[in-house]
Amino acid sequence: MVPSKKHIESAFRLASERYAAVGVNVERAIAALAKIPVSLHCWQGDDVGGFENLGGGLGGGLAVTGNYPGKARTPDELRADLDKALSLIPGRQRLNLHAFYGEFGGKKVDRDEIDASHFKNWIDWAKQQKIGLDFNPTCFAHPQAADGFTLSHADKGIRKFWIEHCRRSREIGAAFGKALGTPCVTNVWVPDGFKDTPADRMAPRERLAESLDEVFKKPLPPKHTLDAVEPKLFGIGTESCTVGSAEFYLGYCITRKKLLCLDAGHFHPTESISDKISSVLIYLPEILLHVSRGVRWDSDHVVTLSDDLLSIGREIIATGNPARVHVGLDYFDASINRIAAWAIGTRSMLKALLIGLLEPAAIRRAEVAGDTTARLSLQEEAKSLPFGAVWDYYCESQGVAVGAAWLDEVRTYEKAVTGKRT
Ligand code: RNT
Ligand code: ZN
Repeated sequence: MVPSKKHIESAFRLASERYAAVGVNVERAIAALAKIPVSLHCWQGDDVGGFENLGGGLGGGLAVTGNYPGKARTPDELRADLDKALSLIPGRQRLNLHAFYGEFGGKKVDRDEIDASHFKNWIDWAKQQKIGLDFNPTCFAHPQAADGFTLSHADKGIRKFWIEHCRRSREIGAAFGKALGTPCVTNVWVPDGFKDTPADRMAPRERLAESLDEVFKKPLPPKHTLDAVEPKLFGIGTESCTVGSAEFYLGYCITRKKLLCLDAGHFHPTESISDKISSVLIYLPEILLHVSRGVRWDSDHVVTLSDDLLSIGREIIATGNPARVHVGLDYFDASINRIAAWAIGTRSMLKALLIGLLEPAAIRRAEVAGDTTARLSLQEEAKSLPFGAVWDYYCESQGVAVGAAWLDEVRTYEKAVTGKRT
């Protein structure tokens, strides 16, 4: 049953008092949360399909499993589904688009021909939603990426094609930023890598660095677009070596002043990106996160409020300036309702940030005092503080469904809209 407004508010009052007793100002935490947008990834809505008609399958080592009915088949359907998803999430978020979600009016527009005009409807939609847009060149699902290499390809012509695509993507990102008054994070991920042991790892890495330098040659105003690059440990079909490894891109970002994108599924399974946030922020002014949930591998499961996510949320806050960390989601699950998948993942991300914001300062003080016993005790006690009452109140005050009531809205929409798609 959905709690009444009265219950939500009295639970919030009691929770505020409980937090005040440990020195936490709940109102301040809520106000800070409202200022942290999470960039929803458009590709959860249609299983990384896109709206081109160029052939080529998904590729790039990406895999989406499941056949839940009702995926978006057109840009209008995808936008309608996003409207629904955003209405279930408190606060103002962003939308992260991939290049192959342009609208090409039935024409064959190849990746090296795209421009901002193909994204006009997306810009109009974002204006209407009052949200910012982020962007990604799509360097997969294309015949020119058929052998798994793009910017590091040994063939100059293929490299040139992808350089042009990425160049145009940055221009589109800048057009988004200009039109919407908030910088677009334009993130380059390429699938390039080797299934089996390469004889030469150096040459492809040299070519990747060279191609990226070409892509980023033209300076674009950071108030319009911010360049990010995304490393990866391995992918399906690139088990032995990925050209754009963590070390490759960390060095690239430090020397070229780019944002590093840390994807939660792109490291060894026991590594968490939470520990990497402060490490890379020593050298880079800003970074991008692709929050995801790998189950045994980079499986891109829907983000849930796991220990890993809690650590990511707290670290973003604990660094002292969350504005330096751009938070994006990256997962794709076709086995459940896709709008629910957006709502679950985004709400979980926001909860993790809220819990980080509600952390009692006494934990840090215990550490400063060298009292590790107190630090561990307080960390454990903090886990049972009533953050749920604060979260419910935040949802309610933002006019968003409280508790699992959002699922009823998804079901209603499913009956009327997505369930009718064939
Ligand atoms: C792939 C990367 C990349 C993609 C998206 C679709 O492993 O994580 O970010 O998931 O660009
Ligand atoms: Zn990613």
